[in-house]
Amino acid sequence: MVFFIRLFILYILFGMEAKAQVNYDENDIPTYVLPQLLVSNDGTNINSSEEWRNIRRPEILEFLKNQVYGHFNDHRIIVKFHITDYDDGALGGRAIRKQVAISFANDIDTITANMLVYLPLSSSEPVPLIVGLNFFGNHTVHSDPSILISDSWVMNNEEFGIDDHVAPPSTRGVRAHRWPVSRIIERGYGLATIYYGDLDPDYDDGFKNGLHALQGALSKSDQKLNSSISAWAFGLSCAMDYFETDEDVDSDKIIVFGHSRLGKSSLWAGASDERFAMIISNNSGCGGAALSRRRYGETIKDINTRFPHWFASDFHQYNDNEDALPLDQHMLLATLAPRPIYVASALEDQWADPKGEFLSLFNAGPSYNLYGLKVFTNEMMPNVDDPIWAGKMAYHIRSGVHDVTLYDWEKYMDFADKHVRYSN
Ligand code: GTR
Repeated sequence: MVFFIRLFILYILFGMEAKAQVNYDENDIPTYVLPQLLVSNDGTNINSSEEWRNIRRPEILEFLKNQVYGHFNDHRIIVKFHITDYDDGALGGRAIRKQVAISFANDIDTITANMLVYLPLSSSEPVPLIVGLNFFGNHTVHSDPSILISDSWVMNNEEFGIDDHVAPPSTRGVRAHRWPVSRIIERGYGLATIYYGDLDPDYDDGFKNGLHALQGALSKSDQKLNSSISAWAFGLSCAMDYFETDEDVDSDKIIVFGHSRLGKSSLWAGASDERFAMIISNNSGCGGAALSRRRYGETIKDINTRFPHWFASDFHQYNDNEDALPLDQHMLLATLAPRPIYVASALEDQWADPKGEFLSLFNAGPSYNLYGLKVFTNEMMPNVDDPIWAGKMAYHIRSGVHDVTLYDWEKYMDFADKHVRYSN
């Protein structure tokens, strides 16, 4: 009952019109055939990890870039890092806090995004670290009063008292439940986060603000590749550039994490930047981990209509036309092989199609197989609150709603302990 009441509230919240024909019935999923993962564009069978790396993976990435996620053109932009805050007595003396101003400059303007970093104080060695973008500002992830408040545009939110697109000080810590900073530190991981609106404010303005403002005039074909997700993923890659300069951090052990639209971004960052050692997709749904062809919950048309700026402009041609896509989201996950990937869903987050998220991971298996890794052998959905691992792949479906919880984090770190922290 509670489940249906919540579904109903979601339905109201996200706009009745767009969702009038949402399918939540497995029986109404159209028959579909997933495009072949291990057959290249010219029909060649891909039989080895070398062929995968040299032929098929680049083909898939090229398609994802041109037709799905786009590409942030940074050729006029110089990125620099400046540590503006350092405190080795943070979080009650258990952590180092750093705030890093990441400046993006062309020959006229500069835009700054602040990255908040916490590192466990107890470690004498460089630490593995989890990096992810946040939705309402760095200061919302913890009540630590030293965290800088961004003056970038933020989404209005009644619950948080944001009504003029400015984050007030009263929003300190409002998203702390999604970011169990002390626990992450206690488990031996560093945590870094950037407010996604510092990179690109999340509304459709024709790519004039945020980092796009620094691009200058672009060719028609480069303009078509502009997208918010690619700008957010670019920001994550810049964070990675910083980690390579920070001796307190083990840059071979950086895990990229994201929830929902930012999970779509973490997947694309992980696919396009192989320096990320592990990738976490939390409830990323349509355009993230979920298979588009199932047309269960949010569809490509829904997402492109409500968020026309998230993807490359050519992605719109697949609205109500999923079968024309020469790939599906399992291919995005397949490009991550052989790195560890954790996909997580939530039972009451049917809009994100939990089963489609799992099936995507399942169908990414053959690329992991080429590296001699174990993969899931059963298409059956696992039990709720019962994570499953196979080789470098992990999945869970948690009870509850579209969110990030302590449960999710504990499971991610269990998996990361095995495949990143204690692996060479
Ligand atoms: C929803 C959107 C989803 C997901 C979510 C979020 O409105 O339809 O694809 O990205 O937002 O990011 O919270």
